[in-house]
Amino acid sequence: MDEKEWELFLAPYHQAVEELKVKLKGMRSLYDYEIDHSPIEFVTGRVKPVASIKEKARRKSIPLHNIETMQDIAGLRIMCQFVEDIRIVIKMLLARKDMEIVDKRDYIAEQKESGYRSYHLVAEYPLQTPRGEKKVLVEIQIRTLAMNFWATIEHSLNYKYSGNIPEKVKHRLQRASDAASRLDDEMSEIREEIKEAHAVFFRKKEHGPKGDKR
Ligand code: 0O2
Ligand code: 0O2
Repeated sequence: MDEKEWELFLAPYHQAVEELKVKLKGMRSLYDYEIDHSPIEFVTGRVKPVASIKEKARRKSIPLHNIETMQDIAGLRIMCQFVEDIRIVIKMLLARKDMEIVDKRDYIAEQKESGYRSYHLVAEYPLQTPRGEKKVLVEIQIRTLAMNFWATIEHSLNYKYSGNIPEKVKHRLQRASDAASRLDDEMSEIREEIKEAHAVFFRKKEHGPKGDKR
C-alpha cells in the first residue's frame, strides 16, 4: 500500500477513535452529574502509526490483505483511580448497545512477564460510512493510574533501548510493578475506610450522636 492507500484504509479507524473518545468522555460527565464517584478518570485514544502496524504485521505474520484482523489499529485507553473501578468500566462496556465485545485479555489477574498490568477488551464497533455500515476492531485498555504510570515509563524505556532493556533494569521494572500493585491495594483500603467514615458521618447526622439533646 502506498501512503494514499494507507490514509484511506486508516480513515475509518480515525473516525472510530474520535467517536469513542467523545462517547467515553461523555460517560464520565454523566457520572459526575448522577453519581458521586466516576469510575473513569480520563480517556485517551490513538490510531497506530503505519510503521508500527507494519512491524506488528511482520511479527505476527499477518498478511497485508488481512490487516483489518489486527485488533489494536484503533486504540482507546481508560484510566481509573481504583482497581475496583476497572470492573465497573468493563460491566459498563459489556452493556453498551453500540459495540460488541469480541475478545478480552486480563493482564491484571495474570500480569505479563515484563510486569505489565491492564485489562484489554476488543470491541467490534459499527461505523456509519458513506458506503454503509463498516465494523472496525477497537482495542480498549482499562487500567488504574498506577498501572498507567508504570506502563508509560516502561514503554519509553523500551523505545530507548529498542526493545532490549538491560536485565538489571528489567528486574527493577518488575519490582516497580509489584510496588504499583501494592499502591493500588493500599488506595483501595483507604477508599474503603473513607466510605465507612462517610457512612458513620451520615448516620450520625440523621440520628444525632449519642447524648444529643435535640
Ligand atoms: P483536559 O481538560 O485537557 O484534561 P486529541 O487527540 O487532541 O483530539 P485529546 O482527548 O485532547 O484529543 O487527547 P488524548 O491524548 O486522546 O487525551 C488526552 C486527555 O487525557 C486530555 O484530556 C488530558 O488532559 C488527559 N490526561 C492525560 N494525562 C492525564 C493525567 O495524568 N490525569 C488526568 N486527569 N488527565 C490526563 P481532555 O479530555 O482533552 O481534557
Ligand atoms: P502502543 O500503541 O505503542 O501502545 P503484542 O503486540 O504482541 O504485545 P497483542 O497480543 O496483539 O500484543 O495484544 P495485547 O498484548 O493485548 O496488546 C498490546 C498492547 O498492550 C501494546 O501495544 C501496549 O499498548 C500494551 N502492552 C502490552 N504489553 C506491554 C508491556 O509489557 N509494556 C507496556 N508498556 N505496554 C504493553 P503496542 O503494540 O506496544 O502499541
